[in-house]
Amino acid sequence: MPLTAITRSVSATLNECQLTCKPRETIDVPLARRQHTAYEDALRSLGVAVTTLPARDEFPDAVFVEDAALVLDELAVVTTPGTPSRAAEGEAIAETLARYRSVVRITPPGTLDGGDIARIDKALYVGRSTRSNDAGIAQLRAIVAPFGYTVTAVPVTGALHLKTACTYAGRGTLLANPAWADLSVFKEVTVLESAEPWGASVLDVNGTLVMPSSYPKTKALLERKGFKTLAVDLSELQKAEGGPTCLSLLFSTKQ
Ligand code: CIR
Repeated sequence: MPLTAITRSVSATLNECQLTCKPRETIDVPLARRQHTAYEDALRSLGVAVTTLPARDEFPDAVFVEDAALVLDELAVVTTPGTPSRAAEGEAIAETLARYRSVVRITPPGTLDGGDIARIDKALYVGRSTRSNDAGIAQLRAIVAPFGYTVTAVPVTGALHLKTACTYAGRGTLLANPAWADLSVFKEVTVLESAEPWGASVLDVNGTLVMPSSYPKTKALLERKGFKTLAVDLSELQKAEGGPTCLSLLFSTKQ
């Protein structure tokens, strides 16, 4: 089925981004914009139709659209991201998502960042992190259960989001940094440890893993295991603790 990605251009205010695990470094915003465009081009090269929303400078972190929603085949869940400067980002994207799916919301006191949701078919694993709380996870469970999805909470320690710690690479393989999340809940996958601590976040696009070029050892490891990879330079977005999953909302669209 064809894939659509929603992205949002880089805010002029990106240097005011939230930081949890990394020290603040100056971000070259024009370079971040070029890297964002190259990321969009990488998705296009893999057959994805990309829709770019305009920058919203009042939200320094709005380029990381993944945190504002979860898009499933059956519906879109607009989140309340769990840090005050980002809490309204869900509303900022709801209207766009309503063109593709019926929209349901996670509401306060529930908080949820899309970066905490790792999906393996009908199983949703949700990081219990500094951003996503039990109320948000419970709301998500109630929303998706009627569609046959399970929701399992995963304690995240040491990383911003669950998908900083692990992502599903396909073919029964969870790419992970086991130091950052309790992986014992993942029963039916083989854990492949990333070769670099921040290297466990990859985005599966039609069977190709989009990943940052700064993790060559993890890239080589994945290729030895038979995965196709596509590296993109995301250095400036990584300074804001962003990675390949968080820069898009990727979902199937019927023709
Ligand atoms: C934040 O702290 O919210 C942003 N600076 C980074 C968000 C990255 N999001 C993601 O990996 N899903």
